Amino acid sequence: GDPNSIGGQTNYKIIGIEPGAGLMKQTRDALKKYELNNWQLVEGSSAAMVAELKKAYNKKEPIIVTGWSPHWMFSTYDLKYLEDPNNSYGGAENINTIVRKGLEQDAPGAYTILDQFAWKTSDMEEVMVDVTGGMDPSKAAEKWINANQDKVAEWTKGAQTGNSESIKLVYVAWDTEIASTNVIGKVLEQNGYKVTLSQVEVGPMYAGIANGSADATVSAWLPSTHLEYYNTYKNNFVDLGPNLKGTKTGLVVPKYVDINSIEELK
Ligand code: PBE
Repeated sequence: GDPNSIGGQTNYKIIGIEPGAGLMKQTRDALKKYELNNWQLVEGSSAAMVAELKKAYNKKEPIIVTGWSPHWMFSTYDLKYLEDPNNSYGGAENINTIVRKGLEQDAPGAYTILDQFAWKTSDMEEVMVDVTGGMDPSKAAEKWINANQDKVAEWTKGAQTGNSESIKLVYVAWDTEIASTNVIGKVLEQNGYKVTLSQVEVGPMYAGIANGSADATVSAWLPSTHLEYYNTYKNNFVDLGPNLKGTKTGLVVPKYVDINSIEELK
């Protein structure tokens, strides 16, 4: 290929994240749809992706990563999503709360709080910014809760206080989910539950709720990013609907990279 093309400059590599992430499936589909046969999607982790981005950005080198919003990287760096005319990434979506069958009977107060949990991108970003700055996630969650008692009161409205029942929340180590899980976990704790946060891969997250070994997750990206997991397990969990609206996934580049659409990678 042309060494001066974007492909030549990046060695035809797109920096991905955890192999099981919905975003990776969307990207594999995009490579097919846009016929980007020369390109390689590099598997790794969200942390490694961000490290690569930082390295390239500081040297003003071209780089293409798989990205999503909300994410602190958009406030730290000048970035843009590549246009996606084939709609491989499904447009704006939501993050839903999903709980195991039977939780409503076993821990009605926790169920009510999880059902009423809803916040905005700007709320989540406040927690993410503190965590990225080095604050312990549980401290960042506590700080947000203390500063947002009005919102928390809406989530806990009418909820029975727990009797030290155990609640196991499962999540994946994405920055978004670290923030939300720590916040809702702390709120449940303050309302009488014994909460454990368990970090897993995305497949086991859905499987755990479906088989009842976990109680809830606030990390279900729908309707597109986790469509396959959702369809596989949907008869065996309860979907409590969105806790955050208006997320996005796609291919992301620094603004200094001179392309605007995925089509231009060809
Ligand atoms: N993400 C962040 C996840 C959902 C949350 C976009 C990396 C995924 O791709 O499955």
